Amino acid sequence: MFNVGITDKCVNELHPMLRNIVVLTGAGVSAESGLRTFRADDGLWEEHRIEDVCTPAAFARDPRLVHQFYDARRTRAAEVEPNPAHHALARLEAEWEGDFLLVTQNVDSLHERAGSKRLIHMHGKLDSGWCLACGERFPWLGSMSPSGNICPLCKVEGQVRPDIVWFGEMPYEMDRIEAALMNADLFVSIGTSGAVYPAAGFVQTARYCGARTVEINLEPSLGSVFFDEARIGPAGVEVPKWVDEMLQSAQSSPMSS
Ligand code: BJW
Repeated sequence: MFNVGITDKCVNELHPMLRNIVVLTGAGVSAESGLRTFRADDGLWEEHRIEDVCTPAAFARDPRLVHQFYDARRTRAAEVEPNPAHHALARLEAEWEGDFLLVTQNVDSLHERAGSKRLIHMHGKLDSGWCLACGERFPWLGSMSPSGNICPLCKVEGQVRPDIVWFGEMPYEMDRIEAALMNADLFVSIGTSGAVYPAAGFVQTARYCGARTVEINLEPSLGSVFFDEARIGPAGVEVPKWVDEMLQSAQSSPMSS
């Protein structure tokens, strides 16, 4: 019921010459590390209205509230550890011989802390600040709340905002992502609800350009009809299993000889 197309074959039976992989991750990949997702019953949007914390208008209206929201998340993200799904994706990147790109919608740094390098944070990063006075971006670890909000470069006070892509803003590195999607042989979406564009449309781009599409999630996402295969279960279990299968089948494929 969850799968469309050829569901119960392993990836390499279908693509013996599979080389280029694009992986998209969402909040679900960090859930087992202890970070809340957005749209679950106990998710972040239960306590906040999106329009109060996640738009440029909200920040202009009430910067203190927006800073409190991101300060709390920055603190929490620094307390948790990468889980087996993050580690498995870093292992796939290190051992895979073809092209690999990990695109995350997450603003935590759990992928890089697990060892991922070919990584795009399309919605920005909690540990980065963006000065609206001088336009520069820089690492930022502590609170951004008004008292300590001074740009380390231009020294202007009160103008540093979270380096996060809010609704209505352009996600980062879209050109690079689009190019990778068009070249992908395999597109894998992990732990994202498919509720937010443009990320929710990546599966259609990849599929249109000939990629096989796989989803790993606790439940089918909103775009589930666009996936050739669905692996339903927790990312911390399903991602390591999928990565093992990928690396094992690569060893026995012509690519590895
Ligand atoms: C597990 C699990 C476990 C749980 N194991 N799985 C009308 C129609 C279409 C589009 C629009 C529209 N009106 C406006 C738009 C555009 C808008 C948009 O999409 N709005 C929608 C609400 C409709 N998008 C934008 O404005 C974007 N910019 C834009 O479009 O610019 C123009 C443009 C045009 C063309 C090309 C390029 C650009 C910007 C979007 C910015 C999103 N920002 C946020 C917050 C900032 C980051 C932060 O604070 O953290 O990003 S919103 C929030 O949602 C966050 C996330 O990255 C994003 C996606 O959420 P995600 O990751 O999917 O989380 P959940 O909670 O939704 O789902 C979790 C999933 O995990 C679930 O499926 C669970 O089942 C699963 N799960 N535990 C495996 N253990």
